[in-house]
Amino acid sequence: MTYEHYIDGTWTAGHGEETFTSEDPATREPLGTFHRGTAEDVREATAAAAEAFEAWRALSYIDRAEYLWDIFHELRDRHEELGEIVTKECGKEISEGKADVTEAWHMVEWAAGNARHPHGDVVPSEIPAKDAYMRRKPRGVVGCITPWNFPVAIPFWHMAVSLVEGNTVVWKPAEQTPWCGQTIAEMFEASGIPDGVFNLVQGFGDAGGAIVEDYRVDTVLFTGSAEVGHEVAGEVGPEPGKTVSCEMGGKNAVVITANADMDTALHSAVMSSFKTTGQRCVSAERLIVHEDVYEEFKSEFVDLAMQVAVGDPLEEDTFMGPVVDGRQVEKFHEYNDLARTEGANVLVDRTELTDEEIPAGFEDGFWVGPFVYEIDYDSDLRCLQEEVFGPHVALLSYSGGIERAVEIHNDVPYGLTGAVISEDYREINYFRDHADVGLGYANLPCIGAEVHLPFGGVKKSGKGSPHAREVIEAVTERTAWTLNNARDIEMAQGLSAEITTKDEE
Ligand code: UN1
Repeated sequence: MTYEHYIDGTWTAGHGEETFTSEDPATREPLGTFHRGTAEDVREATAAAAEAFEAWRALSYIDRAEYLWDIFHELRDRHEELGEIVTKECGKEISEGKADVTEAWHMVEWAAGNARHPHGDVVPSEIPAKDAYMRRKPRGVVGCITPWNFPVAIPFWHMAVSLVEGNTVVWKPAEQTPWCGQTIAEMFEASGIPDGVFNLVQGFGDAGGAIVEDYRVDTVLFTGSAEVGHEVAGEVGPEPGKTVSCEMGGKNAVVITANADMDTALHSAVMSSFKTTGQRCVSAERLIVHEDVYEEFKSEFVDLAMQVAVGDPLEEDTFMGPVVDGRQVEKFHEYNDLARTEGANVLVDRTELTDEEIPAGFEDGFWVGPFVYEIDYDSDLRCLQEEVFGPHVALLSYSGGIERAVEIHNDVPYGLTGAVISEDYREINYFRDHADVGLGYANLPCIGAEVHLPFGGVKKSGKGSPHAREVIEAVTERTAWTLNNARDIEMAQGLSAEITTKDEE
């Protein structure tokens, strides 16, 4: 069976001839075959979404949220099963697969619960007889393009708020995780959401590009690589009336000062660098360590990196599953080689796992292990500037105060997330106030943001923030609305309202 697109309340094979197969990155076992969406399929989906918009926006917030509450319960009830689907399709270990689903229902809960909260503001007017408001209107059709590393959570970051606010949606999941996409679309179908309000087109970058270009799409929400995100933002930018919100990668760091608690530092560094096999946009690829504690940290971190359990992601004692596909393996090796040519002193090289490390039946999987190196800090090194999206970690020693650590921390084009490990609140506060990040942590890993916090970066990492409250800004239009309760017209700023006429005599 070949899975289809969900357009205007109907499952359809679409217009394309091509299909593609999703496979388990741990075993390469095929998980399903999917029709590959074309620009024409996208046009049908956006037309359906545009058609459904007026009736959908006419419902109350609370009625719209009811459909999402159904999905909230389904996500919870099917936690184990859905967690396994996530793990099988994108390879992250099972606690992460399940956390992805939990994060999704948290987001749905936030969006649907927010339906009963005030929207907009009552604003005082200079004129006592006037009532002034800031009201919000849905923008219309929202195009959502989402990544494979959070294949259930991130789609709901985009879609839950968009729908509750009264927009309709056309969604293209990542080509690596179409089965998760299929499962979510089935949930929307089962919720009975009106036809055309939610549409799914499976496919690759060309289908995503068709969403971005379509004139019926009023807002594009994108989470993924900086490379694609900036292209999307560049394309949408010049189009009047169309808006875009992107959340992209990072070259994140954990700063470990001379006053750090060593256990906290090690625990935070391992989590930040190796969870999700380094494939979070919030993962840390740089550990910036004070020279006084550098040797101690290095020896213990290297020990841990040698030991972290890589293997079957469905096993509960696995720490790192495979990376998602062959392209990620290649990119990882390329950057490891680059670091070597740029002068890295390699401390851990588990990049090609031994036969004993790979469990039987998993030989064909996309396996890599930690790559850890030390290198003298230099602004020009590409391995310290570019995002790898894998367990590729540089140890950098610094001398001097927290100011110097933050200088190194900020010396990247990105600014998504960062952490400082210190027992000295002055250092922590300095980092809080000066690190170029959208999400900052102290005495914690730099991963694990919660859904009701803003999520997004500065510099190359972000343009808007397609998440929680911030999505409301992206998918609604503010209107200043003023009502006169008097018979006479009185103007603000002392402006005369008198209509004077020419004296006839
Ligand atoms: C991502 O890394 O792409 O902060 C999203 C976290 C998660 C979301 C990460 N809540 O780690």
